[in-house]
Amino acid sequence: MTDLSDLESAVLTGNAESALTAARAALEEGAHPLELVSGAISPAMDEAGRRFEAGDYFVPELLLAARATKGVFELIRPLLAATGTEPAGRVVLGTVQGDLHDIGKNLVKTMLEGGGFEVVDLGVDVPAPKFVAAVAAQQPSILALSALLTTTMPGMKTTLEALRAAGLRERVKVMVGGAPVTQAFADAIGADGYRPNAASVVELARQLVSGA
Ligand code: B1M
Repeated sequence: MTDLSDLESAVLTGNAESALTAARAALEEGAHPLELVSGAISPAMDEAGRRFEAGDYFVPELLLAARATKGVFELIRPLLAATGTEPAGRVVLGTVQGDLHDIGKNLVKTMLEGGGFEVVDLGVDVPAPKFVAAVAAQQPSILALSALLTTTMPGMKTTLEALRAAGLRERVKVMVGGAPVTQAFADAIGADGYRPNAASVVELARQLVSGA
C-alpha cells in the first residue's frame, strides 16, 4: 500500500504545492485516485476539524487545508471520468443556503461525473429559489443537495417545499447528504434518497434514474 502520509500532512498544513507533488507521487506509485481521498484527504480534514474544535486551528487554517485539496481533486477528476459517450443522466448539485462547505460536494460531483452523469454545479450557499429555477431550466433527473452544518440542514426541507410549490417535485428525484444528514432526516423531509459518502452516491443515482 502506498504511503500517503506526505499528502495527509500537506493538506493538514494547507500546503497546496506539496499536496499536489505528494498526490502525483502516490499516483505514480500505483495508488488508486480514490485512495488519495479515503487515505489522506478525509483523515486530514477530520484532523483539521478536531484541531478547530480544540481551538488549535482557526478559520484561516481550515481554508488553507480546503484550498490544498482543490488541486488534488483537479488531478484525479479526469482519472475517474467515465469513457462512455451517453450521459447516465443530468444532476443539478449544490450546497444549501447559508453553507459554504464544498469539499464533500466537489467529491460527490467528481464521483457522479466518473459514473457518467452530467453535473450542473450551482456551488455553495444556494437559496431554494435558485435550485427551483435550475430544475425548471435544466430538467435534471436528480437534484442533489449537500449540507455540512446542522443549522443549514433545514435548507433541504425548504428546497423540497419550494419544488412542491412550483409544481416540480414529481419531475425530479432529490438526494441529500453531508456529515450531519441521516437517513431518518432524509425520510422526514421526503427526499428520495440519502447516502453517507460520495463513494456510494453513484449507485444511488443509478437506482433513482432507473426508478428501481
Ligand atoms: Co466548517 N464546520 N465551519 N469550515 N468545517 C465543520 C463542518 C464542523 C463539523 C467543524 C467542527 O466544529 N468540528 C462544524 C459544524 C458543526 C455542525 O454544525 N454540526 C463547522 C463549523 C461550526 C463551521 C463554522 C460555523 C465555523 C465558524 O465560522 N465559526 C463556519 C460556517 C461557514 C458556513 O458554511 N456558513 C465554517 C467554515 C468552514 C470553512 C469555510 C473554513 C471550511 C470549508 C471550506 C470549504 O469547504 N471550501 C470548513 C471546513 C474545512 C470544515 C471541516 C474541518 C472539514 C469539512 C470537510 O471538507 N470534510 C469540518 C470538520 C469535519 O468534517 N471533520 C467542518 C471533508 C469532506 C470530504 O467530507 O464534507 O463531510 P464531507 O463530505 C463527505 C460526506 O459528508 C458526504 O460525502 C463526502 C465524502 O465522502 N457528502 C455527501 C457530502 N455531501 C453529500 C451529498 C450527498 C451525499 C453525500 O448527496 C447529495
